[in-house]
Amino acid sequence: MSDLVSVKMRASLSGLHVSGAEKIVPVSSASKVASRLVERALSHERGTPDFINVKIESLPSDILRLKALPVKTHAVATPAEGRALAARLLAEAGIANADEIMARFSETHSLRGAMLLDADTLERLEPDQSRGVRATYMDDAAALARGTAGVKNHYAEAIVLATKVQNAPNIIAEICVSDDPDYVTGYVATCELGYRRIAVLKEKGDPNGGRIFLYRGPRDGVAKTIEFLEKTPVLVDDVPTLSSAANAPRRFDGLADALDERQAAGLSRQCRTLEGPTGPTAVVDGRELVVFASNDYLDLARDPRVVKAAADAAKEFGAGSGGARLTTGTQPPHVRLENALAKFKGSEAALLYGTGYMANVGAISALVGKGDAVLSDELNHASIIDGCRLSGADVLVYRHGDMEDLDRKLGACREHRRRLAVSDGVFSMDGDILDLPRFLEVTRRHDAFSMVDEAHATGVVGQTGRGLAEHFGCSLPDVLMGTLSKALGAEGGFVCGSKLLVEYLRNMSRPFIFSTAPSAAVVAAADAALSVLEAEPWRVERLRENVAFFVGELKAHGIAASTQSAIVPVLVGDERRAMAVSAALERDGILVPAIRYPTVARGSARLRVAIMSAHAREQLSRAASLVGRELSGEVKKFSRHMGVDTILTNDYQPVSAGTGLR
Ligand code: WAQ
Ligand code: MG
Repeated sequence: MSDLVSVKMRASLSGLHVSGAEKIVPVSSASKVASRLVERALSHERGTPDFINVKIESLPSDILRLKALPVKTHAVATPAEGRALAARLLAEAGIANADEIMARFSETHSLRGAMLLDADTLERLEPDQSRGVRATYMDDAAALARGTAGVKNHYAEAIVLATKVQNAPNIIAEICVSDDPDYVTGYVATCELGYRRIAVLKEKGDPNGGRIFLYRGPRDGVAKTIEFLEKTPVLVDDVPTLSSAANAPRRFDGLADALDERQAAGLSRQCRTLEGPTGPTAVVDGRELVVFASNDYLDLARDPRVVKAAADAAKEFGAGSGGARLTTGTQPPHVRLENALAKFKGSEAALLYGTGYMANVGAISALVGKGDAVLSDELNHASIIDGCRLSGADVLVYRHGDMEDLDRKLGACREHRRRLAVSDGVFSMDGDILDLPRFLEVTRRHDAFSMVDEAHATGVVGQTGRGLAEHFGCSLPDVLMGTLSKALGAEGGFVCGSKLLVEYLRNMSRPFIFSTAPSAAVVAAADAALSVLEAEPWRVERLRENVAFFVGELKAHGIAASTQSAIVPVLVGDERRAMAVSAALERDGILVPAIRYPTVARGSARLRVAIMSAHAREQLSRAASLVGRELSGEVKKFSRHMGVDTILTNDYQPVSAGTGLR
């Protein structure tokens, strides 16, 4: 053997291709790389293969080295724009019948390889037209030098392939559309234009793709071209990483690597655009979806009374507030809403913040600092965690919902100047609630401040949506934080508490002091929503019924789930699998996000179903049956594996059963 080998793996299930990969590596790492590829195939999201073939071949020592095509990305919004751009690029490369060539993608869907097309006569030149021509024996030279087989990366693999193809004799261009239903980016490549990524070249959800290699030359040259594509090994130098590909300067390389790593782990994220007003349905990428992801639990964001209040306030008070609250930013709507919130929650006073994040960061960092201790539930929201970190206090994390652990840890902080215990009221990724009576008992015994975040509890928990104190029939925590952006349909955060506490925060809380006041429009909208909520408690009741109905339907489809709020978590475990299930649901018209690290712990990815009062029974039962279809086998497996039966097999506990003081 020479010192380099080609390692190829392909896996199939019931005769259908599941995954494949090839690497060029030193013979010394051949077995390690082979086993890594096998592991990858065995955990593939398309299913566990029943056949895996691994081939290891020695390569000649004088491997051809090629320089990667330069990359340029074209941002287009729709597949039609993308296809028009592809045709324009081909025309630019001197290819006359670009539109007819693009139309030939209707014939590529069943091919494992590429269609080899005469660029001028449009005749197919592959000897086996059911398979096409496959480019193989190629890899990224840098991956070889790093001594790793690299991670799966559509992008780098496509550049390696395109570079080899453009160096084949008589090939003048290539067009590629991925066959991955979720990967809509494709490209056109030629020697002169380089690798032109086209951001959108097909509809999301479309499983059809393919490659067309365009040939210009004599017929007796075809064999040589295919010989080069299928047999000649090449290593490609200077393959760019994803984000540095957009011609970013070198100092951005570290950012690109971090993004690539996220992407390879199935953790990269993007913003989706939802057309139309917030509500139980939305148009996303041109398709109407039923939304099970919104915090607008009571359907108030689009309520005509709420929207009118915002519009009227904008007319009366202007679009922006013009200053911070302590300078020129306090207007009558701000004062009115603070009073209304205090009354609604039953506290002496309230203070508005621009967002819930700011309210948490602002309250915690004002209350505790160096020499103090803050005790935080391990599943608290990121804004609480960030507040703890920013405060400079000693942070002690106690086990989720474990009041004995909290008690012990408070006991260990007697020497600290101040102690603050902070907990989510509704845990936003698990849907369970804090045992407020016990939390208050423990914190008072230690003379510690108690703080509860009612972002997801306001409008949801308690008979009339007033929160945990109403649900348990107990008193309020010292610091009651909430948001206007969820059940209240607007945006912003607030803190309720005693007059003393609120006066203190107004003077000491930096996010309050150093931010422009929220606009009168958004404040008036929240105020109107609060009035609707108080006048129409049936909304809270309907939400509760919908949650109970949905959990019951899930159960009927083999999925045990529980919640004490409007958030129903369905555990999946693996990040990529959760993404795949979410994508499958979306193909069936249901928007349910997969929640992954860093929002939840690694390996505990889940679907997070958010229920609204406005969901129809039919929408709820269809969603439950689709989740059941995707997951009924796996969830059971996962719960056994992780020992999380408590989350998965508890029966639903009604939100407002009125358990009373304990
Ligand atoms: N040789 C020839 N054709 C191939 C090969 C090969 N080695 N591998 C795949 N094909 C054909 C086959 O018909 C597939 O259906 C089609 O190409 C698409 O393959 O962000 O993922 O592996 O810049 O789905 C391009 C954009 C992604 C990357 C390409 O292709 C970016 C991709 P896929
Ligand atoms: Mg593919």
